[in-house]
Amino acid sequence: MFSKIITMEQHILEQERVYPEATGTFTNLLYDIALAAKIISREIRRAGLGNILGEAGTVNVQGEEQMRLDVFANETFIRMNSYTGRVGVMATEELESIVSIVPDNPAMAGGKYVLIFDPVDGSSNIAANVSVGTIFSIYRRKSPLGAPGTVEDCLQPGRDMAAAGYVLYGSSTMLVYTAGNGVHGFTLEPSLGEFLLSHPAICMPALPRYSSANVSYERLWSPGAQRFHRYLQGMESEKPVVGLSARYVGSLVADFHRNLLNGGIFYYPSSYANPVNPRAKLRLLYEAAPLGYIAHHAGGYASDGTRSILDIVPTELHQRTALFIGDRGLVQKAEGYIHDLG
Ligand code: P6P
Repeated sequence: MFSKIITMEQHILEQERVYPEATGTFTNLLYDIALAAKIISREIRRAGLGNILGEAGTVNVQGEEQMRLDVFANETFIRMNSYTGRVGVMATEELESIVSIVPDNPAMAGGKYVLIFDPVDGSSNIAANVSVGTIFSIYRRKSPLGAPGTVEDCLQPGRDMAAAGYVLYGSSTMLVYTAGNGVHGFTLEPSLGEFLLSHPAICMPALPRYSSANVSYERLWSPGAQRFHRYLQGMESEKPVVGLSARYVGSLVADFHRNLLNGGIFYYPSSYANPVNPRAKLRLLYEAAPLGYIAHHAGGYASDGTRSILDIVPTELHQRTALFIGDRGLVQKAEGYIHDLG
């Protein structure tokens, strides 16, 4: 039974053999993230029992009511990564500005990595016991290591990412990540407190099975997005290769994970309620870019409807984007409709 156990550490050390120049810093950073995930998972598992439920009485930079769990998870991520010397700057969906790490010891070079995260995506689902997730991405700093990290360190295109991952707090707690050499999934074994390799080398299936969208907003989408939606339902003259089932949890990590393993597409087009000022909902840095990087390394693709999400150079920490992510053929089909119809 124990002959097949591969821990995250063993797996990452195996991966490092592929990159001899890799240092242990990255491995330790992933471990710091995994520890934060375990702490958050413990609170989520008992959210109905502790006083972690409900609103914190504060509002985040997005203008959203912060759940107590958002605050707890955000503080956990910051605490677990502030004193290791591995991270020079952080950006979190929950705070307006960056968290710049100033080394206690001036002789210490500030951490060489940038950590960007959404501590609990979909937290409004917690009270209904619906799966939620943490999403993170890791970049290399561009600013000089001796000084604190900068906003520019955080505004890098997804294509320059060093790694991306998410934690899904579902029927089990899973951590899925890629450092550019395959996408790998680990499941938390509570009795050991370890993430064990359960899904090595995840590749999106060639045939998609699911489509995920909040169709109550369909009337607000652009003509191209509306026609793409009709296409998926087999209502256009051209039909999809296979009929898709609709699945929409309303928690991005859960919807993305299901489509990653089973094949499918998630899309959240911009709203043209105000045609002059279309509005997107999902965040580029905290949601679209990290999941787009994972999709890319699993054989999928992510677009804002006109270009790869990974090619977008962020100009603001909290900028939003339309998102079409998952099966490469379906995302490109959406781009085609939007190219032709707007
Ligand atoms: P809607 C959660 O707030 C989130 O950012 C994603 O996790 C999820 O996919 C989306 O918003 C749900 O949005 O408008 O369908 O409730």
